[in-house]
Amino acid sequence: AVRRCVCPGSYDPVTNGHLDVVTRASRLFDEVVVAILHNPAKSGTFSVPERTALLEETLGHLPNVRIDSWADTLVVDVCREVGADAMVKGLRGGTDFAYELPMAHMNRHLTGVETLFLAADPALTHVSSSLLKEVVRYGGDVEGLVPAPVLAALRERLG
Ligand code: COD
Repeated sequence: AVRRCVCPGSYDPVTNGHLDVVTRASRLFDEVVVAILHNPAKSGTFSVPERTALLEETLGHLPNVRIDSWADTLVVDVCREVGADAMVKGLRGGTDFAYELPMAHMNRHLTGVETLFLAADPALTHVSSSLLKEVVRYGGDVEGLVPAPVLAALRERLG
């Protein structure tokens, strides 16, 4: 059987931290579905088509990775729809853990889907979409923390 996983997130926009997790997941699974989902706690900076385009531009070299988006859908239903028994997420530290653990329990409660956590690259534990947007908005430089097309998009939108 094909071993498939989902990497869910807001990806608003994709960062080198996301790319690290998706790339590592693509070595562990036959197929990876990068699922752009809605986080009710966050208002979007980039539209879903813009997020999709940036993900496609930066992950297009990985043949077993595909990108898709869902509106008003539970991540467990995305996993069921694409035929994935597991989702893979990154853990940067204790704050991520506290946020992710109840979701992992809830998701397993709902459908039995497993959540696998990859320890974030220590060089990228300070990287989050929201922090990068804040830095760019106030004139800071985030070169090296996002792929080149994302850097350009951030500067154009917020700089
Ligand atoms: N290093 C490693 N991993 C990272 C890094 C980094 N620097 N940055 C981000 N990540 C990981 C995050 O830990 C996360 O696993 C993933 O990348 C996505 O991050 P974000 O910030 O783009 O996405 P979130 O956290 O806003 O995504 C939340 C979801 C959209 C997954 C969540 O809200 C959800 O599942 N929504 C769907 C509705 C649902 O099912 N809700 C009930 C859940 S119980």
